[in-house]
Amino acid sequence: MSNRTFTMIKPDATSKGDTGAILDQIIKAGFSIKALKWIKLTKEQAGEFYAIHKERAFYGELVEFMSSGPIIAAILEKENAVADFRKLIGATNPALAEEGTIRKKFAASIGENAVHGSDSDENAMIEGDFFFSKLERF
Ligand code: 3AN
Repeated sequence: MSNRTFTMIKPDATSKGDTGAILDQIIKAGFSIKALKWIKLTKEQAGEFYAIHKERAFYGELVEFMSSGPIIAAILEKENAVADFRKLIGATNPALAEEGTIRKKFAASIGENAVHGSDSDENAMIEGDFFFSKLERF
């Protein structure tokens, strides 16, 4: 089991000024930041990142949204990082997310749901590599 996961704070949250509060909740939950950047994806880059969802009905909407404003991308470290972070952010649909989770507090809809969290150790590695070079992480 790896102790790292990858996250993005999405354009809905960065535009509402929730970035600081979300990072604070992540750090207070015991995650340490091993890489971090503030970046705006092009449509092509967002499309490549979410290529796994290409066939889904929401793909176009997702790519538009994720390239609509700046995001924070980060690699996080903690024991059992992938599962613990998914628990911290809550269900994909914020209406179904548990009380106190990041999506429950900061997300408005299933499409614009404030944060991303990797769903496996393998994807955490792939997604971290998408954003960060060796020099940008420790
Ligand atoms: P999660 O981010 O919880 O792992 P996935 O991997 O099923 O969820 O979906 C990736 C992203 O696609 C979600 N974070 C959300 O932004 C978007 N998405 C998922 N389902 C829908 C949907 N039914 N309608 C619009 N966007 C969706």
